[in-house]
Amino acid sequence: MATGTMATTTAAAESGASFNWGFAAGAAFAGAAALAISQYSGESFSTMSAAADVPVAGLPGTNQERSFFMVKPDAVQRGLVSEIIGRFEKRGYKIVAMKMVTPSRELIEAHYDDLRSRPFFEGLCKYMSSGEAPVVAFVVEGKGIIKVGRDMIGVTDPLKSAPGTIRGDTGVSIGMNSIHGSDGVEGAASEIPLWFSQDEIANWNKTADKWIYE
Ligand code: IDP
Ligand code: MG
Repeated sequence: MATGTMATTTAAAESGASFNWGFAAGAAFAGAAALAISQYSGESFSTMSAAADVPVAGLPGTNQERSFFMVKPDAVQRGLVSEIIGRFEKRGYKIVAMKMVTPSRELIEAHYDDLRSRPFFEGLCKYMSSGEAPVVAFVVEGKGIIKVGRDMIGVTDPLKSAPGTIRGDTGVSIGMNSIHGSDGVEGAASEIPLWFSQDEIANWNKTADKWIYE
């Protein structure tokens, strides 16, 4: 009796789910068709102008300056990926690359190569490459991003980071400070190609830029 009731409930739930899915798929199809029509009524994809080719590491000092960022495992575990990446989008910056990675020990050692002699290096590498949570690596493009990105992040110790900065709003521990960001032009130039190949970077035109750059 109990089994029969359960079976009935399950079947009802399944048919409900299938109806909803069909409806959702239909709506999505209609939406996609409308989108395609609106896009093809203007320029076609093939004739839309592509963003001018920008070197992987960007063009420091221009609107195509680029910096490398990474949401660290602590912030991924805490569900802060969208909170962190959203701040760059809100500021008006353009994301030109992004991927979730479980980094190898080798990659993390190469990334933090300049810190090899520091006492926390071993613990840092172990933590970042533990695999307990991935990282989200991303490249942001826009005017002043290398310095402004650091300003948005805050100082290394979250306890000393001003409220309003990412670290100042999300953490209390120096070893779990939510995000990495390139510390200068040289850092960005070495870190972007370390994490992303050329074909993983999207050179795209952001049409909203005309409302961001005067
Ligand atoms: P940054 O991330 O602000 O550029 P760095 O000095 O480059 O700071 O250090 C890289 C990372 O190493 C820091 O973000 C932090 O997670 C970790 N770290 C730095 N100093 C310490 C420390 O004194 N104890 C533990 N971890 C540290
Ligand atoms: Mg650093």
